[in-house]
Amino acid sequence: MSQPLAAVVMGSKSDASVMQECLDTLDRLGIRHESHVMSAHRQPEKVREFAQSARERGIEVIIAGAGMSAALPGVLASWTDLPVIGVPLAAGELRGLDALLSIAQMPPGVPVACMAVGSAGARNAALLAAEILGLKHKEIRRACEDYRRELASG
Ligand code: RP5
Repeated sequence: MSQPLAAVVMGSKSDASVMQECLDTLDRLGIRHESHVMSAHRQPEKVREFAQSARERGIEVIIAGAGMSAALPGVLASWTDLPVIGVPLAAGELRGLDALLSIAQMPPGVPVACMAVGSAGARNAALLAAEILGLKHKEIRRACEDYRRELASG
């Protein structure tokens, strides 16, 4: 079995149903991926170890979904220079506005690409990951082109 190219990380099991849209889209595009639940505030050491070993394990892009203060994408980005795509999730009283601002407002120097809140963002994270991977992997670029053609015909 070939190594995964994309890693999908979420801050809690409670994020899984929304992040399924991301996993389904990666499947649809034929992108090998792995997925993990790990919390930036409850398991900071696990997050560091994951991020620091990701590149050497063959991962080329990381997608991270989190709600509330949503530190996970930024913390991952602080430990790796792989591209990190953040998905803000509507987990708390502020319905995702908190996560959206947290992920979008990274200070200069450590970028995180911020998607829309919720399932739209989860799907777009997979599509952006595909476009990044498509720069190197021709079959993924072709899958992106097919996806766009289907969008246009629908
Ligand atoms: C974040 O806090 C998670 O990403 C989740 O969206 C939110 C709530 O987590 P749980 O209390 O449901 O584990 O860390």
